[in-house]
Amino acid sequence: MSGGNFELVAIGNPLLDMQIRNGEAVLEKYNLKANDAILAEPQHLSIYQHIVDNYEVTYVAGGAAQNAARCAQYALPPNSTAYLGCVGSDDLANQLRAANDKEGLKSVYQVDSSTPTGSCAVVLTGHDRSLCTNLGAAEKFDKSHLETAEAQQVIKKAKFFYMGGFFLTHGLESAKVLAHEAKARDVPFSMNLSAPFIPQFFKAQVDEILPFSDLVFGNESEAEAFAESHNLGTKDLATIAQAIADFESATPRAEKRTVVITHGAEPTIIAVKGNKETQIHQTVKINPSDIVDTNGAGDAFAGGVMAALIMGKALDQAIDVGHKLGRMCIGQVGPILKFPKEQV
Ligand code: 26A
Repeated sequence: MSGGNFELVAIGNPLLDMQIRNGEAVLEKYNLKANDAILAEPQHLSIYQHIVDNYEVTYVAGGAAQNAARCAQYALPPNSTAYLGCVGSDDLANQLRAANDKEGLKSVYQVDSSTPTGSCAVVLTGHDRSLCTNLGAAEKFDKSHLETAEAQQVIKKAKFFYMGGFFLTHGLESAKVLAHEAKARDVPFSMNLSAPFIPQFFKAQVDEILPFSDLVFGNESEAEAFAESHNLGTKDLATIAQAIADFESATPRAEKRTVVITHGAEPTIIAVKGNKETQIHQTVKINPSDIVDTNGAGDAFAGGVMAALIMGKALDQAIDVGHKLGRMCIGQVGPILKFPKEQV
């Protein structure tokens, strides 16, 4: 398999990121943690206007799964990726389309013209990023969109599916359609835990989709949140990664599940269902002066791993590609990669 035929189909929440630097006062005002991702609650809804009025805002295409798909496309031949999600009928949506077009990611958007496109306040403080999201049209995604000719065209051909865990706040039924399609055709379905609040507050949804998942991405805080909500009684990342790999429901599905847990500059942990021992994969240390911002680094990692797997590389090599793209993303403003393109 080498790419060029919409091998990767991703689904998630298309968001426009509104990024600011030196946001300490904003964290305090809205009671946000320095490194977290949350859904905006009523008390957060003024944050978007607040940062527009008081900070220099950089607008950049976001949405975790959309970032991962764009980054996968970066490493793949043209026309290898497509993305499903719901946007409004506004300028924000056009900006997202333009960013996807620039990278060659096919936007297969549902459009809800009565709701604005979702946005995410990205509050940077040092090397941390805090994400506060108003889903807007993203949560209006309806399963019926998967039946449209445009969606069917890519879904029926896909060789690899990817769901952002964030999508589980509202989209389990649509995700299951893709998971069933993957199982019916024996192609991988992959997911990302996305943020601690997903395994914490959307445990039932995670537990329903995990059995379908052949490849699961997460980071250390998401793994810890999974351990807590599943009463694993441990904070040891290798033990948690193995438990996610071995997770079974009444109807076991993915015969082989690989779990990849990143841990910032620490080695990445890999667990495979049924194996007794986890493996680690060293990262290349990044010089702190080369860090621009960490928004999207985990998405770029996941995109790189999937692109390499689609190109037929072994998991070990794929993780190297993931680390490389994660590093490249950290050197850019926002969840994007170097332009003009570098050979990956
Ligand atoms: C449901 N929530 C909270 C979200 C997100 C999200 N993407 C989908 N759903 N909250 C933040 N993001 C995106 O995560 C990227 C960094 O990994 C941001 O848009 C940001 O680009």
